[in-house]
Amino acid sequence: IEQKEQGLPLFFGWFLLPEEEERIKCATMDFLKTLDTLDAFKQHISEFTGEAEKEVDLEQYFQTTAPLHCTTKFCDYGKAEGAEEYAELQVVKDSFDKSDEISVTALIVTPRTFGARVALTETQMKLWPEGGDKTGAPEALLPSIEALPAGSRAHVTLGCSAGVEAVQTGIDLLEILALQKEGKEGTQVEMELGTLSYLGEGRWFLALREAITADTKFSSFSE
Ligand code: 2AM
Repeated sequence: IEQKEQGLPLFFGWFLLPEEEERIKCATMDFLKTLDTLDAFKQHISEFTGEAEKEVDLEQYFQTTAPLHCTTKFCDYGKAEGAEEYAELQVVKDSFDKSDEISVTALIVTPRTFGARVALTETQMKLWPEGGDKTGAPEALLPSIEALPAGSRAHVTLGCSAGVEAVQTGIDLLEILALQKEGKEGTQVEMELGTLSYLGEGRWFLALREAITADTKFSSFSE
């Protein structure tokens, strides 16, 4: 039993190669720098600061988490449901340590998280676990998640505000996608990188004009 437990990691996912990590960090930090200077953002600043007149430096506001990755399966060293079954999948074994390219199609910013939406290819979907969109999500969001295509949650957490756990990024992303599906468009602002939408309650979504791709390696992580 002990060996089995030792064998299961905290999570599996696609890990950005070190040079790619730097490139993505720079590009996304540039976006944050621009975002907090926009009038549209300043109008809703209190959702980040709790006060209307206060300024916020988003680069400081989000603590970056390393290493940058797109989680496929959170195993929690075997404590998470389906962890062992996932690790045993042939596709997981065959893909392990292999290079792959991920495609980032949007960025999200909320008072809790900063993240990059990842569009999974059909091949990458084979590594997306059964029920992977729902894990750790609040009960109230489950019906909306079911209505979204599988893999909608795929993302890279770029940063979290103080006291927030990384798992929140996927939940924030799903919430935004559910609102968009309901037809909520929100205020739109054209930026160099793409179209920025405000979805209320401090939720911002930037649909990238051109996807940002990054080279990764499929692997696992244990602390
Ligand atoms: P993330 O995928 O949103 O970044 C270690 O905590 C990693 O596993 C983080 O990358 C984190 O979030 C992810 N994670 C933590 N708990 C999770 C859960 N219940 N479901 C899915 N992913 C989780």
